[in-house]
Amino acid sequence: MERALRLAERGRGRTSPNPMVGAVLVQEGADGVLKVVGEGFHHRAGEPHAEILALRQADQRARGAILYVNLEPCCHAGRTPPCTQALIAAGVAEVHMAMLDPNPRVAGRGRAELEAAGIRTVLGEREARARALNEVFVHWITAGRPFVIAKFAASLDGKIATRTGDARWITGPEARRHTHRLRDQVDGILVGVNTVIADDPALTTRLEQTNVRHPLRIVLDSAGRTPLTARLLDPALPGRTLVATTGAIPAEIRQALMDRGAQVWVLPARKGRVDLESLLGELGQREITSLLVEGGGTVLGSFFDRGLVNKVLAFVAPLIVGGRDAPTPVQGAGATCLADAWRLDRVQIRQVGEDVLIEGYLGREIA
Ligand code: AOF
Ligand code: ZN
Repeated sequence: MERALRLAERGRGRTSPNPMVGAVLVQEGADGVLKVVGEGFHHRAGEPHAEILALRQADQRARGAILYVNLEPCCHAGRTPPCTQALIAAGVAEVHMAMLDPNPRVAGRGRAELEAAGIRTVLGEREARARALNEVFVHWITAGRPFVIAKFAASLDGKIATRTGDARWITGPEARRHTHRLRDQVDGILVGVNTVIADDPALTTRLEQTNVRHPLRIVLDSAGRTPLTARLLDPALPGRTLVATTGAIPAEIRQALMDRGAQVWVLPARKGRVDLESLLGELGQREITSLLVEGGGTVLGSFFDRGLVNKVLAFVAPLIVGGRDAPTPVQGAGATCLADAWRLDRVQIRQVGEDVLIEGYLGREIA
């Protein structure tokens, strides 16, 4: 199972909207020694599932073999045919799966189908690791909304810019490279229009490797204030840009944004702002399984106030900015008493260059 998990990991950032899956077929040789006869991992949606690649490699040696896979084999025809039927036809004797597939079209039925065909099944080895590996898929397929990662960088005294708005750069180059690696692995990246006006970010993925992914760039802009000259509207940029707005946007601005090549979604408003639940629902339907929210403070404040954050990535830089009026990363209404503050769960702390990265989950399950 360890080997299956490691294989699955090789698909990281490339399988969306599908999960990462690795499969290992093991056969007991005449000498009693267990031997891997086939293995594979899911590369990308539309391509074969991990089990199918392992079966192809094993060929005749799949008969009587034991399969280790980090997710229950599927029993439905999606973009590809069901794995259960292929496993049954190949004569696999036993299937070990780390977790059931939360996809409502599978959800235990894959396992039941294997059992009904006389295949022994074992569920739950390395289950916690398997769930963590596919946290994005599990959330998206069950909640129908993207897994939201709130990311910010602050100075030691909790500021994201000086009182005059100078924000370049709070963190060092290593932390900034980490952000680009993150962008390479998510389906969407979101900022508020104030960030677009103040920083004019391109929001593209800039890494040395060649096959980078550029997530869908989303601007939250309830009134249509995105400057038509903004870098993220440059039609020459790789990837797509979406402006999420409300009925308050003037028709001619909406048209001008579309003429720049942007998609414009007019969404329901909530207190004059884009209703975030509606936005997330629409994004989920369009197979945006993960969303990196990069700020600024107003936007992060709204996501936290609405309880829509799944995971937090906070960089803390060894820098004192000072100033009562210097902005902080999470604004909005915030908590009244500390008991209501968002406390992270499963916290991990590590050093990235000279900065510290604190990661954690928001305990309350918001699915
Ligand atoms: C598996 N093995 O390697 C993966 C599985 O559209 P399809 O045919 O690719 O099916 C996608 C669904 O299949 C996905 O939502 C999830 O339930 C499951 N993914 N299952 O047995 C795999 N990637
Ligand atoms: Zn499958």
